[in-house]
Amino acid sequence: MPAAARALVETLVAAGVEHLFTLSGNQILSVYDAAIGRPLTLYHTRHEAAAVHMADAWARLTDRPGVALVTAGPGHLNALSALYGARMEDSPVLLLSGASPRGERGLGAFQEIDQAAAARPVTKAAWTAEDPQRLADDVARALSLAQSERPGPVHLSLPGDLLEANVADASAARVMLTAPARAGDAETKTIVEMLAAAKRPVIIAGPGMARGSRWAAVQALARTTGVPALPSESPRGLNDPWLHGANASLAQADVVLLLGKTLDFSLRFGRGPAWAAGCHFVQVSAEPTPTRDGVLTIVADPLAVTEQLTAKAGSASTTGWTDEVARIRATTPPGWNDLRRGTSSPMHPLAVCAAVQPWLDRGATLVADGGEFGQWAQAGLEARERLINGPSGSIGSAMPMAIAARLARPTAPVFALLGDGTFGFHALEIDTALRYGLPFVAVVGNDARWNAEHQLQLKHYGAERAVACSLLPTRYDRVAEALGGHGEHVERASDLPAALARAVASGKPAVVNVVIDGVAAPTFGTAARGH
Ligand SMILES: Cc1ncc(C[n+]2csc(CCOP(=O)(O)OP(=O)(O)O)c2C)c(N)n1
Ligand SMILES: [Mg+2]
Repeated sequence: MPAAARALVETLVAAGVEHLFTLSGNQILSVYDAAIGRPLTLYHTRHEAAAVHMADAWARLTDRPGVALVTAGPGHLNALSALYGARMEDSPVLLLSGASPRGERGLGAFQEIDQAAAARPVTKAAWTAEDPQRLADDVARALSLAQSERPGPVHLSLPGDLLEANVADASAARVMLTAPARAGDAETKTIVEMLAAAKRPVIIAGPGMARGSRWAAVQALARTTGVPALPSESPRGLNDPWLHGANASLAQADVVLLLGKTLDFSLRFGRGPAWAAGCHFVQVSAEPTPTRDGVLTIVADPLAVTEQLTAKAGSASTTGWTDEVARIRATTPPGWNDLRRGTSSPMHPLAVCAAVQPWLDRGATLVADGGEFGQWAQAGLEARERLINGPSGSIGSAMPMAIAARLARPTAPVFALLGDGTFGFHALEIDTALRYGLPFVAVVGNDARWNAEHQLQLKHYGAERAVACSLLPTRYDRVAEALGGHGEHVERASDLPAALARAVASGKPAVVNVVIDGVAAPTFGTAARGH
């Protein structure tokens, strides 16, 4: 009789899951064994959080669930910080974690902790499989939950003995997606009328609505109604560096339609002075969300509602405003051209952006992390495919995400821009990239400090109280070389284009260590404490 682990593998395969991002451990080896010969490839990483970041990036880029498999106790706990990123990004990730055996529960089993309880705050649902005969159903339910309603991470703990138990039937269970909830006719009518009557309406799409086919649906609504649509994926929200001066336009809005986004911290909870007095908000969320005075809240699937509104809306009447918002969004401050062309050493982050942009224009994927250098990358680069660290405000995801980006878009080069501090989080994933032949170019903005926090210290405490934020001017390019990758060290802007070209041509994971000027991130309007 087959092991239950086989039913797990078959259910993943039947659901179209092709990749398992993983790191080994006692309790999950039966799954590795069951995957042999099946169309399910294991990508083993150097840290469990990296496996989850890869699953998250895969899910975001392909709109298909990303699955990570890690071991019990500490392996599971290592994975959780990355799950928070997926939760905040509305990214359909399934975290499967080995767990201590059922029969030893409560006896102090090896690596025994309440894993489902630990995962609950960063998932839509988390539970432990209890019956080997029903494992396939558990997996199918978890995959369904991750993709239904508000997409997001789901966790399933897998006791080692349960995975190894024999089952009569190891065939797959089918994943049934729940039908998206639509808004009522009266509700859509109200929204359409509010948008039509508004002078300066704006649509804001949350992270799940700001990518792939959902973003295309939002743009269709924007075209039909003439209401400008902006994505909201940055923890800096209204100060999202990619918006440039368009944050000032938001402050003038009189009606704001939030799709897959609520009035959270990043939107200053809808309070002044960030928003005009009397601005009307409509929030459409698939998840129940607290009602607020003066905020029309509709609990329904944001994509379904977007399509309903597009079908119902009349033609545009606010084109002048729409053009203005688009123009301001695309306009960068006057001094930026000089900074892009600058020849000073150490380099300004925008001079780095200037060398990367031509690659993005030719279709490369952009991955941008946080920190000050990450903010400059997000502000100064335009890319058709872009992954950023997202509303979690967490740093560290760029290296593993770059690998998954290459897997999702195998013919496009990948540029990951990250700070020197952030590089330390998952630097060893260069090894993973090399083992699987998934090259990318990490452009490390090296200012020898945790600059984002250093800048806050300067602002709030003064230079004499700026502590615990300096790093060494380390040659991170040599880390890449030591691991078998390609390294470039660049101090002058004029050397950067050729270094990037050599990094891509090497066909290896590459680190371009760029000595940069540790300047503060760009701000447009009110400065925010940030990430
Ligand atoms: C997981 C996590 N730890 C710490 C922070 C706080 N933090 C935000 S930016 C930053 C500094 C990043 O330094 P670096 O990568 O060198 O980029 P820089 O700001 O220097 O350009 C830190 C520590 C965070 N956002 N996430
Ligand atoms: Mg730094």
